[in-house]
Amino acid sequence: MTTHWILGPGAIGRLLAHSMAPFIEVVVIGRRALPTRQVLTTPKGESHSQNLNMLTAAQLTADAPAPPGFVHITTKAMAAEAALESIVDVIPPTTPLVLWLNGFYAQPRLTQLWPGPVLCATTTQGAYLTGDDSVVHAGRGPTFIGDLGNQHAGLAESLAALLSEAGLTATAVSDIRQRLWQKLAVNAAINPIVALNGVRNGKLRDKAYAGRVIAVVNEVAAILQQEGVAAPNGGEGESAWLALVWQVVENTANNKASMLQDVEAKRPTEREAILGPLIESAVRHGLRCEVLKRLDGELALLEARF
Ligand code: KPL
Repeated sequence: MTTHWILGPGAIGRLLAHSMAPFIEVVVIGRRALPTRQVLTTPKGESHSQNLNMLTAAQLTADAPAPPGFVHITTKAMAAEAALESIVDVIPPTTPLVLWLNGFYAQPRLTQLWPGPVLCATTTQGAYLTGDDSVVHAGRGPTFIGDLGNQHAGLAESLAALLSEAGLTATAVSDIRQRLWQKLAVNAAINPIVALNGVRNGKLRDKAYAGRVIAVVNEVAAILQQEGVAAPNGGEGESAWLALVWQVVENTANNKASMLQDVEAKRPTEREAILGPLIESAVRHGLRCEVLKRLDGELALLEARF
């Protein structure tokens, strides 16, 4: 049976592990030891517990394991390469990687560097950790899988089928670059504002925050147009981007966004991976990005106090 390794036992990593474990063999790899008995709270509030194969990278490499069929990288964007480095000696260089990373920095780099297939996945599933042994699946959203060179459609399709069977609806796509930028737009409009204000996603609909969300989307829509990224769902301009952002806010209203989880845990945030490519692109194209820069600055100040 194909084994799937999940590198990074964060919220998405554990959601994947809980969902796939009933169907295939799963190994979850982290930097520190975590309990084997793990609990998932579903969007309906039901608790399910199961034993997961939770290992540290050191334990795994000492075990000389059978090579995995897939390695899913579910770390923070800036930690992906170091995490891969920690297991690189025990996986064949032909192993397919699946990058579940925010932003658009690590994906092109790893696609170029890794000799085997590199799939990218983007999801708006909402999940957050509540402890070393518990994760809350707070809201559902679609997952898209593809590769930047469009050479591994068969792999993307088989993975999408497995994830869908596991209850995480996924689709193989041939435009993953567009989808990654679309996710970046959603993350830029949601994550910094909820992280700076310590609120769940649904709060963004309040008057106090909605204006700032709209201001971010206005800048992001112009940037993405220059990047050749189509507005979502066949729509046009800012209104299509705004509709997507409000849809995700609605679907994940009860979620604590990943950046808020980082701020609460006093960990570095993914501000560079998420806001960096947008700000860089705006500068390249001579577009306004004051709102994005201000958010980046406020996050940098907040992180400096950790
Ligand atoms: O991707 C997310 C995140 O938290 O990083 C969203 C979709 C905003 C859900 O919270």
